Amino acid sequence: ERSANKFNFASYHTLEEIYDWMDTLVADHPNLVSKIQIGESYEKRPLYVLKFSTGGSNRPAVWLDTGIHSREWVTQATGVWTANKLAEDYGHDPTVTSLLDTVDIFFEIVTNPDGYAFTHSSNRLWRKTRSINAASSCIGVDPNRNWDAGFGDTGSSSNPCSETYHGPYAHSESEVKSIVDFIQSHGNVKGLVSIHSYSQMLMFPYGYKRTPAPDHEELNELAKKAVNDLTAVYGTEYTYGSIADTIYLAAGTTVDWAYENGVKYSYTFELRDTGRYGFLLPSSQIIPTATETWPALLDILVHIQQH
Ligand code: ING
Ligand code: ZN
Repeated sequence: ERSANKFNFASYHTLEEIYDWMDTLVADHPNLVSKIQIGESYEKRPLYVLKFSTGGSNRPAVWLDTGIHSREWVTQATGVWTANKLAEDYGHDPTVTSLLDTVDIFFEIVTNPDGYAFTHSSNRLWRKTRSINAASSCIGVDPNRNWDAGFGDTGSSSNPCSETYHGPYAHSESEVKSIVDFIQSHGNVKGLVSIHSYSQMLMFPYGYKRTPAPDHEELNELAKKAVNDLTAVYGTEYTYGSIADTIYLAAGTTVDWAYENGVKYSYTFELRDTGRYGFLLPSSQIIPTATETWPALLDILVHIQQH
């Protein structure tokens, strides 16, 4: 009985539907997938992570997150498809089998659940968390400016009403702090892929400064391969490079924090499209987006496994 496959991967889902689906995925693959809670959101929703592991003790690990910006709905949908793909391919596809025989994967699909619930109930284009700001009636912090890596520098805002408000201090948002605590206490996270939309880009540190990362050449070569393999699927064009070179200076981001805290392979995707639909990407593009992203993600995962 493959109950997780009754789920429609080609449509967008509410938070409750995705959280229910996680339980069916775990039930269908009990020897591979488990669900852990790493904390709770500002509004007290559980922060769930799917753990893919075939055993060992504290194996080298990769962290994946989607949906840290709640309005980027194709990312949570791609997260669901990708988690299902990992589970279904283990024991069948040799690459995925070998990968999960040596590496653990931690996958947070709805990284900003308060924001996601708000995009369904009130404002489809909500990006930030839903925390109350002390000195402003504006709500929320940008969880991709709240990390302790160039915190507060150029490419983030001190205005609580801004979409890129960095928050009162680094890791002020429990959605961010929970990941920081998890990665630090795990101690063996080798890679991180943080998935956003839209713009069709694959990027790596740094975002808060223009200085090339010490591993720039290796990260760039792997990005080039990943983008080539993505484009080969349907011809979708991606650009790649450091965040600062490819999109703009952005301070306090997930990938810069990870990179500066021992996670050498830190990447961020911007999925489809380039602006025709933007955040309102039609659901007919969910499976094509996830399908083309898969070989690129697998390139990164396999490279991490081999290094
Ligand atoms: N864009 C990203 C943003 O937070 C980004 C671009 C991603 C910058 C990752 C740095 C790191 O500004 C969207 N659409 O969220
Ligand atoms: Zn984003």
